[in-house]
Amino acid sequence: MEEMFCYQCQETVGCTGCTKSGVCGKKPDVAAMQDLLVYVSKGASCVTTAMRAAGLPVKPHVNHNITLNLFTTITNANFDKESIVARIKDTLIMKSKLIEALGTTEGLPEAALWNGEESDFEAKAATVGVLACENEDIRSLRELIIYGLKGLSAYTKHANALLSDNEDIDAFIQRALAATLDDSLTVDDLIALTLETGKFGVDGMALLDAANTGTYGNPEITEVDLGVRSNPGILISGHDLKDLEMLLEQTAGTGVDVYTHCEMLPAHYYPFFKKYEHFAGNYGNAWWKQKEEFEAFNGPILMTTNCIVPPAESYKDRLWTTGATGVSGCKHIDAKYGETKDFSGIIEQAKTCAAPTELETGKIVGGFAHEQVFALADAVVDAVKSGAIRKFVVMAGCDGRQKSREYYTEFAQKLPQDTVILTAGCAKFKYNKLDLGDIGGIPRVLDAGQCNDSYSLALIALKLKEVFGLDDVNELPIAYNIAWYEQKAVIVLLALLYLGVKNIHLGPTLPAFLSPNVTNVLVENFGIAGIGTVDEDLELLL
Ligand code: FSO
Ligand code: SF4
Repeated sequence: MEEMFCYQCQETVGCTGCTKSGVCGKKPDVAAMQDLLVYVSKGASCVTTAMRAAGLPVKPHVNHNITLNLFTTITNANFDKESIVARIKDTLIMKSKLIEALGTTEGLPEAALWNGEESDFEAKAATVGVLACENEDIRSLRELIIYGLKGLSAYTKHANALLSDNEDIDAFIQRALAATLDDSLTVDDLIALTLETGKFGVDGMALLDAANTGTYGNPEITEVDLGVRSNPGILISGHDLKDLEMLLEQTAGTGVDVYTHCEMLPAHYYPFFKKYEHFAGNYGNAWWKQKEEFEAFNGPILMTTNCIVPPAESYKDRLWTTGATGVSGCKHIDAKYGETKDFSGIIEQAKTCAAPTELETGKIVGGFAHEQVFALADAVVDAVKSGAIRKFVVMAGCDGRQKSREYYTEFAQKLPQDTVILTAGCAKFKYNKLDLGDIGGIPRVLDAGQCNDSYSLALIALKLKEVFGLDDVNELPIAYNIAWYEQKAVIVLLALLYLGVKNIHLGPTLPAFLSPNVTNVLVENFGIAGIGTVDEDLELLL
């Protein structure tokens, strides 16, 4: 297996597609098994969709398996071929049982009926990848929908971990996945389905927001330490707050501190986690700097979700995975939904390690999710009315390793003093440690949280629209300059489009999976644009 084709993330080779090996480190054999996992998930989704149409119930574990399958194929989540093969086999078994429950195979497509042995997987995978669809525009829309569903599945999975489920969202994910196999759907049908994906993106982020805030309280303004303490530590990365809760519980009183990394930083903003004295602070920066930073951390690292950079041998034995993540050769910890994961192995390892090497000192401030901003609404509205705040700029999304992303640091630095950055996701690491000051006590960088907390930014925009008595969210003094990397950013984008947000600038490059015609649709209907130079864009956006 020497060839592959993947163009699902922003760093894809030449902005067209990874064909020999992924920039992310994904190799052709893993890419092939991911393609096949998506294919069998589509097949299973055809069966569940037929079951629902026939009035038959679909059990929660089926929904969980399909979302976990999609999450597993997201950029930088899972590089472990064996675990992906195991998921394909489990899905095939599950699919056979579903067909039995449905009681007929009539009308089901090939993907629903295919049931190969492991020895067939490689050959089958070669026929079901992205390029199997020859029409460029249909392929583009199908992949846009699938990538949105991957992002939505990630968020759904985190809500599920907090025992929060929404059958309507799962039914949609499966109906839409099944629809990507339907050759009778036209470009217009698929555009409608793309927008519907955005609607369920809003619902999915709302589900996760309710699960997070219902369990851990509403994020509040918080200073987070960037320095280190003298105990050994465990570094936890990714987005899964339930994993963090279990780790904090099990490390309490062991003499091991817990530090957050990258997208776990916003956990500090939740009231619930403040009671843990050994919850030390945030270590390091965005995901792509992990090779040096994990080396320097000295202790074990727990990856609860993407983004993983395939580890160097020097710290590979300290990298642990859980949930959808996997790296062959790294230890994986798991448990069923609702059960407690056993983190004793990682805690024992931590005790034998040196304390982290200090990378930086000081503090950063965050916690500006919806309730906290609503509590400040009067001050914010006054600042807008008096002209002290001229414009908000949403700079949410992802960070990445390409040099062109220095644009976002420069853009933040050059924004005039009467502007406020609204952010969420790991994009913030490009400017959250610059001292950009405040406007009458309101910091000029308001961090709502993880990428899924872009939902908060949407709620804040809707609230401002109401306060100012406007008819259209686009009349607000808010500009959108969003950085994307992987598929969670795709669902955030589709959610914003569904909410009617126009003129979003997306960078550092537009997705390779958008064909010229599909790009035109987005430009004409939503005013989507790429980025230019910092100076041009400052002029344009302000
Ligand atoms: Fe970043 Fe990675 Fe949250 Fe993504 S760490 S890039 S969009 O997984 O999910 O923001
Ligand atoms: Fe390439 Fe991105 Fe796919 Fe990795 S996820 S193989 S970098 S397109």
